[in-house]
Amino acid sequence: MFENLTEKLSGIFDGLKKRGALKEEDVNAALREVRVALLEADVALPVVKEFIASIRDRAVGQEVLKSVTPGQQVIKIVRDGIEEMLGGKSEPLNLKAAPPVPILMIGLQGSGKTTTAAKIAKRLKERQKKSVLLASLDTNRPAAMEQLQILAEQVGVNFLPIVEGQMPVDIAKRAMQAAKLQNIDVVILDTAGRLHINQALMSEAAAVKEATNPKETLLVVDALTGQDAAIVAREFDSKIGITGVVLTRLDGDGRGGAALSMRSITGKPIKLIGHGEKMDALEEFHPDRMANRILGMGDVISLVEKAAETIKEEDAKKIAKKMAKGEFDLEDLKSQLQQMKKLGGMKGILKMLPGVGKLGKQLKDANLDDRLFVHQEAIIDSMTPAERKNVRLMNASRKKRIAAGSGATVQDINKLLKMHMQMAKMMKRMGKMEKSGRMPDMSQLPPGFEDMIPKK
Ligand SMILES: Nc1nc2c(ncn2[C@@H]2O[C@H](COP(=O)(O)OP(=O)(O)OP(=O)(O)O)[C@@H](O)[C@H]2O)c(=O)[nH]1
Ligand SMILES: [Mg+2]
Repeated sequence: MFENLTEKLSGIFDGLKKRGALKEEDVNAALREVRVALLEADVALPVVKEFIASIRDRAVGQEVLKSVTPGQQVIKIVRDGIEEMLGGKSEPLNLKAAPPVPILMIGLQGSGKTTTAAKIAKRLKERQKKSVLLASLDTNRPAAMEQLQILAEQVGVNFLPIVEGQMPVDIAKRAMQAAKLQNIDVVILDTAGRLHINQALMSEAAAVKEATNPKETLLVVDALTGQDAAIVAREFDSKIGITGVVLTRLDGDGRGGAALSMRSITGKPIKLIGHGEKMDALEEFHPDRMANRILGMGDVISLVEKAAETIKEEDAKKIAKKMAKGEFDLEDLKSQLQQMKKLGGMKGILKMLPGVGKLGKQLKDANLDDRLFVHQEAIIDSMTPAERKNVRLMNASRKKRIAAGSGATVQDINKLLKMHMQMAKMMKRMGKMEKSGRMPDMSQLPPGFEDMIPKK
């Protein structure tokens, strides 16, 4: 989503870092470029103006200009400014109330309400061990209720049975009643979408809110909508009153302006972000991490969290043991490849590493990810168990056989073996360091990755 912006800002900052001393004019020139970059990313003008005004005084201050590293300081001020623009601290869902706690989902048509309702249900069930009831109040669109029912089954939470002809407010009341009887912790109410701000639907949502008094009223906004999104959000807030925003489609190709303007324009926190159609493509929104990501500083914390969730603990322990002993075979490489795929592919991982984000479009165009993994997995699958355990067995005729079996070339196989060798070496080194209590140097990209990033 923010590739272009990241690329631009990184360029501006590289320029600042290169110069030793900075004059006020230099900082002003850089801030003008930052301003243009934000406007090009479709951030609303008043938000950009306020942002630049808020950081200018700090950035051209005497302490900054006289410091040993003025460029770094200016970058930090911009980074902190973006974090503030995004809301400063993260604000998770607030469910502190007597159960059943209602959550109301509202938003324009197709913004992702129904999908997000199910994603939230899954998250609450799995991470907070809550029992959840999903209820569809969408009497507008045919099959809207069935859509939520299917998702509820998919994520394994309760679904309020459909009663033909019932009105939204009555469905909401029935949902709360049912939840009370069944000792359910959280009720998520999914409402009908609206194409534009429409009086009838607005008052319907307001009536549901009145009837159920939701702890959270979440406005779901498609981050691809552009600037209008923030204005629509303000309208929803003034008519219905919202407690937070969920931004969806952050995996899309938009310029990201809506995401960046939302907080300033509505004054309401972004609580969650959706980044895909799958049920686990939902994350808590962290302004600090997002600011780092936008500035190409990476988001290692999220990556580590994601890895911890995705990779089973036993697997990690097994690999760690092998690592320490220096026994990392091709079978292990295969399971690593599968895990990387689960973490969002090579692109997903690289994007979160510091300094890589600024490769931006290059990275996006470089067709790096899953196909490569599939290919490499196919090569490993064509090997005999003995070959996977012991790469030294590999000779020319075996390589030819494997190439024929996996639809690869001998060169592909050599590449894979080289990557495996480098990884095994690194792991052996890390294993030794772990024993000696020293931290490994992770400032470099993992070996084998360099070849895959296109050079400028
Ligand atoms: N790529 C991507 N697709 C998403 C995301 N969130 C939702 N979608 C997709 O967007 C489409 C519409 O989502 P819904 O959840 O049905 O939207 P809605 O707001 O309930 O729509 P209405 O009920 O018609 O107003 C579906 O195909 C979803 O899979 C996201 O974060 N990323
Ligand atoms: Mg819907």
